[in-house]
Amino acid sequence: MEITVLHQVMEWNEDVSAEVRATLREKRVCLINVMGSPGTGKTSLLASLIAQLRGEFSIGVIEGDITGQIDAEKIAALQIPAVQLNTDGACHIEAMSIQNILPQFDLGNLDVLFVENIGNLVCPAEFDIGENFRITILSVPEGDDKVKKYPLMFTDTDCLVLSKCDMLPYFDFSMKTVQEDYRGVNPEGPLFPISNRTGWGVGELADHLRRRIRSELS
Ligand SMILES: Nc1nc2c(ncn2[C@@H]2O[C@H](COP(=O)(O)OP(=O)(O)OP(=O)(O)O)[C@@H](O)[C@H]2O)c(=O)[nH]1
Ligand SMILES: [Mg+2]
Repeated sequence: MEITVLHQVMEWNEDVSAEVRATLREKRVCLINVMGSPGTGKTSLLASLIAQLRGEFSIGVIEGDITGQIDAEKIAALQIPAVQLNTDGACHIEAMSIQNILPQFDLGNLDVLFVENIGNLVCPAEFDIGENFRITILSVPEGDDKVKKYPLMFTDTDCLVLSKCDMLPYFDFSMKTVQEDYRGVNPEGPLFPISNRTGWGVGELADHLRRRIRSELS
């Protein structure tokens, strides 16, 4: 299968997030920025959510990685339009790259465009890519101190997903600590504990996103 790979141009520094937002608003496409550490479960979560949401919404995915096209291939294998963005070293995606990639999608026939940001708990939170809302993922094996250590990623998000909860028996991980720390930096933000492996909790998260997407598209 042929995957389109585009590269991020680093001389770009103009913030075009408002233009991306306006284009997608006009086309009635909801852009969701998915962020979290390398290996936290971003691609796995997208696969879980695609299974839950594809019956109602037409979905596309932009896969951000430093290099390679492994994740775009995984999404394309689900018969979902996927474009790979390689940043060639940069630790985040910029709005200009999203603007550049949009013509690759049939926006008139799309409802939801997920962007899997570069695996990184710091930089992606600093860049508005024109998204309607953000999902941050933290996984159990990363440790329960991450909200305190990397607060911006948890402050500037609309929703926290705690993934790999099937691993809770094997790690000294306090759900209460994460809940309290998250509440401290993001009092209104919902938290969804899930497992991509067992599917536990994914239905509740999908219900929340379904409502949010409908309201963004209305
Ligand atoms: N046990 C368990 N493993 C999971 C879960 N979600 C993802 N994984 C595993 O975690 C590993 C990384 O998952 P990915 O979905 O590739 O993570 P990612 O955040 O997309 O990784 P990058 O794109 O490299 O940053 C894979 O081996 C997944 O099978 C989960 O809920 N439970
Ligand atoms: Mg991935």
